[in-house]
This record gives sequence, structure tokens and C-alpha cells, in this order.
Amino acid sequence: VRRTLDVEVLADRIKRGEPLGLARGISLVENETTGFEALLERLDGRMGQARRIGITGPPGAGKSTLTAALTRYWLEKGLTIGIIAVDPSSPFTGGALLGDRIRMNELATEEGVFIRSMASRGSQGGLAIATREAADLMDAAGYDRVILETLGVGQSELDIASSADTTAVVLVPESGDGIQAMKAGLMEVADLFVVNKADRPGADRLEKEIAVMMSIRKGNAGKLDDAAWRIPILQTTASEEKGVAALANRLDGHFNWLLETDRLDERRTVRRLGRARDALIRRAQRDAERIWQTESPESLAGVSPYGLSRDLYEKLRADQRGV
Ligand SMILES: Nc1nc2c(ncn2[C@@H]2O[C@H](COP(=O)(O)OP(=O)(O)OP(=O)(O)O)[C@@H](O)[C@H]2O)c(=O)[nH]1
Ligand SMILES: [Mg+2]
Repeated sequence: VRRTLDVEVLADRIKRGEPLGLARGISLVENETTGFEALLERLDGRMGQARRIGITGPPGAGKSTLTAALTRYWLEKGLTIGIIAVDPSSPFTGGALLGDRIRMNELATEEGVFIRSMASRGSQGGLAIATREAADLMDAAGYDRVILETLGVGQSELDIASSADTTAVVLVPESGDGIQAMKAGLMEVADLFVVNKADRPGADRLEKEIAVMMSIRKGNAGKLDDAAWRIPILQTTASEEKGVAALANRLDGHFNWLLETDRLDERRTVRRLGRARDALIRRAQRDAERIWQTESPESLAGVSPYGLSRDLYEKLRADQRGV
């Protein structure tokens, strides 16, 4: 039996920080169930308190282990933490995800921790926006920190990570990581680098490699800005919870820098504007899909695909004008 959605009631449950309400809200967002936009709109004024941290990097770098370690660290400080693990639809990482779940499950039972994994069903673009909206809901529910763990491959996953206030790129000493990162566009999204698995050989070398790459980029960028953020490179051994306090410290440092330089407001305004654009496009797409549903091969009789699309577009616009 489908319960009808009472947006107001659900919004209140989320505001009170009820985990079940939050879970339901995220499902609505994920499935684009009628009313989800009204829910987000209603909660808009409650957002902006959480610090959002993107954790990204290549498969198996230790992102989940690090996320879990950071979460435990913050829990001990009395903070509450929302975690979004973005499951890539790629079948290649299927095995690793299971491992994730096991680690994450230990945390999931802790009071003050809310974990949600988001899977891409439809388009990657759809996942990216739903993920950000899920983060919004966690924010509205009062979580102090929201961590977005995404795989650092593919533009849309990088977009998710970089939609956070602070983005940490996790690399490991295993061969060629630094160069890979350069290629994958990870360098561009990093507010700080984490060299994880520092217990393995090659961590220092990787750290130097990253430093060199950063200095080349800086050189290319021309004049140095004194107020610019100096991207730190930290070593961690997430599996032993080593270096986690220092990492938490640097994450705070970056957040404070954002605050002090007014960049936080800037970033968030850009983010809100981007959200409006995404929501507009999603709305338009939804309408287009709706009008498309009636089409079949016969629709193409005597007309080109372009002619058909133009006719449908005109029909769509006519519908909207109430003709
Ligand atoms: N030696 C060592 N192993 C680690 C460290 N951190 C994580 N690992 C191990 O590396 C493996 C992958 O860790 P995950 O945390 O699942 O990595 P991930 O980046 O989340 O992986 P995906 O989400 O599948 O991309 C696990 O077996 C971890 O136990 C570390 O600091 N040192
Ligand atoms: Mg993971």
C-alpha cells in the first residue's frame, strides 16, 4: 500500500532528525517521487549548517576505511555524521562494494551516524543531482558533517566530490597513481591530498610526486595569490587510524579558510545556482520523457527523427500552454 506523501509532516520529521524520516526523504529524492521537490524546497532554509566533505580517489585507495576512521574520530568529538557512499554502476567494483558494506555496517548502528549508499539507476547526471540532494537532506536533518565518498573516475563522480565544501583526494603508493590522478582530473578537484596506505613502501615518493605536480600546475597558473589555499599533502594509514586526527584538522583548516576568505558563501551560492539549473533541466527532461512514452516505430512514418522530435517538442510546449 502506497502511503500518500504529506510533505509537511515528512519535512518536520527530517527537521527533528528522525533517521527514518530522513531515509524516506532520500528515497523520494532518489526515485524522484512526486513531491520530492516540494520537500527540498520546504527544507531549504534548514540547509547550510553541515560541512560537506568529498572523499574521492581511485578504486581501493581506502576511501571507505578513511571515511569510517574520520567518522569515528568526529563521533568521539561529539559530532554527528552523515555518509553518502556513491555506488558506481560499474560491475568491476562489485566485489569491493561488499567489503565497504561490512566496514560501514559497523558504523551504521552508532547513534549520530547516518549512512546511505546511492546507486545510479538512470543517468549519471541523475545520480549526481540526487546525491547532492541527499546531502542537503542530511544537512537539514542536522548532521554536522556530511561525507560524500565517490570513486574518482568519470566526470560525474568527480562533480559529486567537488560539490562538497572541501574535497580530499586519496591516493596510494601503488604504481603510477600520481600520473593516473593527473589524467583523471583528480588534481583539479583536490583541496587536499591524502597519501593513504602510508604503511606501504613508496608513500614518501608519491608525496613528492604530488608536490612536484602541484608546483608545475602553480607555475602554469602564473602569478601566485597570497590568499590562495596551499593544498596540503597528508599521509595516513586508515586501516590503523593513523593520521586521521591530522586529516580532520586540515579539513577544518580548509573550512576556516573558506570562511575567512568569503569563499564559502561564494562556493555555496554557485552551488545553489547550479542546483537550480539541474532542477530545471530535470524538469524539462521529465516532461520530455512523459511525452515520449506514447511513441512507437509507427511515429516515424513519413518523418525523420528530427522532424518527429520537433513535432513532439511543439506538442510539449502546446501542452504546457494548456492548448
Ligand atoms: N595496508 C593498508 N591497507 C589499507 C589502508 N587503508 C585501507 N586499506 C585496505 O585497502 C582495501 C580497500 O579499502 P577501502 O576502504 O574499501 O577502499 P575504497 O577506496 O573505499 O574502495 P572502493 O570504494 O571499492 O573504491 C581494504 O582491504 C582496506 O582494508 C591502509 O592505510 N593500509
Ligand atoms: Mg569505498
